[in-house]
Amino acid sequence: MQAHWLVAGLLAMTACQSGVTGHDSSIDLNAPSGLKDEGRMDWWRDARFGLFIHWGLYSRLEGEYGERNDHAEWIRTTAQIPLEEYSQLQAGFDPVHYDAEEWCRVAKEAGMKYVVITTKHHDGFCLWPSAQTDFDVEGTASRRDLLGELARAARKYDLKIGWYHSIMDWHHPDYLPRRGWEVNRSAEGADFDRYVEYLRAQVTELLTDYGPIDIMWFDGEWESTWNSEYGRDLYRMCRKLNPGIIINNRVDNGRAGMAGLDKGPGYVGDFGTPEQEVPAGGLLGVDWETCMTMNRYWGWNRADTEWKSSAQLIHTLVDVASKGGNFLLNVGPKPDGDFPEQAAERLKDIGDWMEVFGASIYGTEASPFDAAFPWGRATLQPNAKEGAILYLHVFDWPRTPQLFVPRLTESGLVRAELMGADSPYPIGWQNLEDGMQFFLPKLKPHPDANVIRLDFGGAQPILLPDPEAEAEVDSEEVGVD
Ligand code: H79
Repeated sequence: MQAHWLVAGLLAMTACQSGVTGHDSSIDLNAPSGLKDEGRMDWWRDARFGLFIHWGLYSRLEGEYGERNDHAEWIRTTAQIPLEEYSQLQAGFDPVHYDAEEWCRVAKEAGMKYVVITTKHHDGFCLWPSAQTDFDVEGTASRRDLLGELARAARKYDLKIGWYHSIMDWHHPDYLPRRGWEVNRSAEGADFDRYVEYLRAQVTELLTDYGPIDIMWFDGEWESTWNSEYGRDLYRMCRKLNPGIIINNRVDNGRAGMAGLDKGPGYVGDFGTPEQEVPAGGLLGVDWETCMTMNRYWGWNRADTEWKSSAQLIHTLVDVASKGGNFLLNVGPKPDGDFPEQAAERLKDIGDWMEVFGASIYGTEASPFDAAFPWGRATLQPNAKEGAILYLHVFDWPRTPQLFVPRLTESGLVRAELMGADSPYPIGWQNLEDGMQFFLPKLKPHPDANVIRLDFGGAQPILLPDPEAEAEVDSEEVGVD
C-alpha cells in the first residue's frame, strides 16, 4: 500500500462523511474501496469472522495423483491431468453426507458470521445446476443443488452468504490462455469475449436464483486476458443485480500479489484480500479480509498433517481484528460432504473461546497502539453503550503479576476486569510515567488467550505520544533519512 494512496483515501473519506449522504442509485466506480458504501459494509465490518469453503471435483482425489500427494484444488494443473481424464471425476461426485444445515451450525457455533463457498474453482466445475454448462452438479450422481441448500441453511442460521467464483477457467473452451503443458488442447477458435459472456451469465444465475447474495468473492483474475474494463463491468453488473452486495478486489486487476491490497486508487472492489498472510499493521480507511487455511491446502488433502493449533488460529483471529481486518478461515470438506475431524475440532475450540471473549472481536476497531505488544494485542470498541472499551488480548501470561501497557493513561478509566465464563474478575492498575501496569492473577484462566476489558465510561482512551513516531518526525525535520 502506497502512503500517498492511503492519504488520498483518508481525504476522500473525510470529504465523503461531511458531504454526500443518503442513497445514490448510480454506482460510483471512482469511489475508493470501502468509501461511499451507503452502509453496505456495516455488517461486514462488525462480523470480523467468516468461513471459507473449498469443495469440488478435486476433493475426490484427496490431494493424490500418481506418486505424489501434495496436490489439492489445483490438482488438474499441478498434476497436469488431461481434461478428458479429469472430467471423469464428475459422474461419481456424490456427497451423501452433505448437510448444509450441519455446516452452518458448525460455522455459527465457531462464532462465524458469514460463509463463502467455491461456486466454481479454477477447474471450471460448478456446484449448482447451471443452464450455461453441463460441467455442473447435474452431471453428477448427486444432482442436488448444493448451493441452493447452503443459501437456505445460511439464512436459517442467520449467517450471511457469499459466492467464491473463479474468473480463470481450465475447462471452458473459450477461456484463454491455455496452461503451458496443455499442448493437446487447441486454442483455435477460442474467443475470450465469448467466455466473458459465459462468466457473466453464470454470475447472473448465482445472483438471481438464490435470493440476495451478501458477498461476491472473485479469484483467478491475474492472467493477462482479464482487464480492468471487464472488472468494472462485472462489478457494476453484480451491484445492479444485488444492490447491497459486497465484492472483493479480485474482480478488477489491481491486486498487489499475495499481500492482496490494491496497487493504487482507481480499481473497483470493496475490500482487499491478503491471502495466507496478515498485514504488518492496521490500514486506516481500507477494508480488508485475510483468507487463510487451517492446514497446508485449501481443498481436501488426506496426507496433510500440517494443521495449525487452535491457539494459533485464535491468535491470528485476534491479530487480524487488532489491525481492523476480517478473518476468512477455510475448511476443505471431504468429497462425501464431511468436514475433516481436525477442522471440526479447531472450529469447536475457536467457538468456545468466542463464546466467552467474542465481545472483544465483533464490532471492534483496530488497536489505537501502532505496534503489537510483546505479550499480545488490543482492539477498541469506541462506542459501546457504556462508552469506549479497550480490550487487551494477552497471549503470553506474564510470570510476574504486572502487565505493562506502554503509552496508556488512566484518564477516564472506570473499570478493569478479566473477561471469563464466570463473573468478571476485577483487576488493579497503576499509572506510570510512560504507560500503565495492570496486576494479573497468578494463574491464567484460559490456556490460549485471555482478555482484559478496560471500560472508559463516556471517554475515549488517551494515549501518550508514541516516542518512536516522534523520533521519526525529528529525524525527518533535520533531513536525516
Ligand atoms: O482458492 C484458493 C487458491 O486455490 C487460490 N486462491 C485461494 C483463495 C490461489 N490461486 N493461486 N494461488 C492461490 C497462488 C497464486 C499465486 C500467483 Fe499471483 C498467481 C502468483 C502469480 C500469479 C497472485 C497474483 C499472486 C501474485 C499475483
